[in-house]
Amino acid sequence: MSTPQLIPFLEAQDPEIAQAIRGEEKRETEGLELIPSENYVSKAVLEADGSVFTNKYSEGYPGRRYYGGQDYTDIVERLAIERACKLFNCKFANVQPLSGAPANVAMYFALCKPGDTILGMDLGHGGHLTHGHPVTHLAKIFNFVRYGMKNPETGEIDYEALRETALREKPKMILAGFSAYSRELDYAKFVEIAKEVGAITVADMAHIAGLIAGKAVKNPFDYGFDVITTTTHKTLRGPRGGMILTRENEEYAKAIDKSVFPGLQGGPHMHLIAGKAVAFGEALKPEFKEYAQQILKNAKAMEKVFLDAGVRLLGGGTSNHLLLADVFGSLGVTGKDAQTALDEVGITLNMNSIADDPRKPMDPSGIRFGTPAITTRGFKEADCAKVAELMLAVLNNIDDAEVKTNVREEIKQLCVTHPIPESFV
Ligand code: DSN
Repeated sequence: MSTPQLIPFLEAQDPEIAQAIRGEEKRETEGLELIPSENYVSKAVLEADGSVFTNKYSEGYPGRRYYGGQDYTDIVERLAIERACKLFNCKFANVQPLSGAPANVAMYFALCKPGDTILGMDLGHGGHLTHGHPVTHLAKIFNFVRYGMKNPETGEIDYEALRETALREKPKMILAGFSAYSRELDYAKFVEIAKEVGAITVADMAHIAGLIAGKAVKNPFDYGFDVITTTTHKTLRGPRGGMILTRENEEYAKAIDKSVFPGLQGGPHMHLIAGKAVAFGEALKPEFKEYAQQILKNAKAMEKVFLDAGVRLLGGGTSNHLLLADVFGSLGVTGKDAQTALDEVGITLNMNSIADDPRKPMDPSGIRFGTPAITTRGFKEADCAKVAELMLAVLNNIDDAEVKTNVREEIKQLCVTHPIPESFV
């Protein structure tokens, strides 16, 4: 049983905030987290995040800071860098980005000039806003050209079209990566195309960093990618934050350091860097590989139940931690109604647009869900199949209060038998 966080000073001083923390603890304890980008950190990571490092300013990098008093910040940041490089098999790491979006912004400004062309995956096909969506500030500065899937049924990227676009547009950078895509990318193909046009290769692996660290999926660096950006939470199971890794090019690494600070950010959040170092230490343990493999097995177990029930999955299924289901096309339930109904029974996931979605983003055709957090809770394939069946029971009886009451009880039971762990080592 996960013990509640000790917050005696907060309870005495600010009961409203303390109560909200207790409420969130209860929500996380009694419900199932299926948002594929969320997870539970260990108490050790939580302690580092809540440590006195939150008091400290440390602009600069280890050994060359603009403020005094850096004996301990340097220890923490050096350890985070060393562990990150070991985990992802690369020479350089910048662990200061505050999250994934700032990591991408700093990376673009380090490696490209305003007006340069960047190829990135279309948001509607699974890419991320920061891969050049027109609503972002980035799209006003760089010339983003988007690519997509050849066939949403197989999830295969249209590499031939990507190559033709690259030959025509002569991009400075080709970006691979996604936030709602359930298949592996052909990294060798990306590198081959990039070499033909002299482009830098960057992978945004925010969603699958933990799977790469746990060697459950391919590492883009093994195929010659130059740079990787990522968040440190999600599958990697660290604190909220970002990171930029460079395989071996020192010039790129230096430009990235300058771009993060002083280019984009001020003082790094040293308490979160301490949390990152702790999480990377956990990911270097052999148990982390088992966790990463289990995430994939669990996603496959959910895939089978949905496919057997005739629900269309984008990409035809999953090769990673997430699934994207066309619930509107298959069950006549909108993504928003599905999200609301499942929330009521204690299953948290998110509505999501699907490729070529006929519906609007605020009430799309799809739902996106995944297995990282329930795998952390110790769910195995049979438990995940059960969760998928309970989801379908709700989606097929969206207005039936009795079904929902029964499912809510079953979810509560699963939560009792699978408490959130306190430690992973
Ligand atoms: N918000 C993250 C996700 O849920 O995928 C991406 O930034």
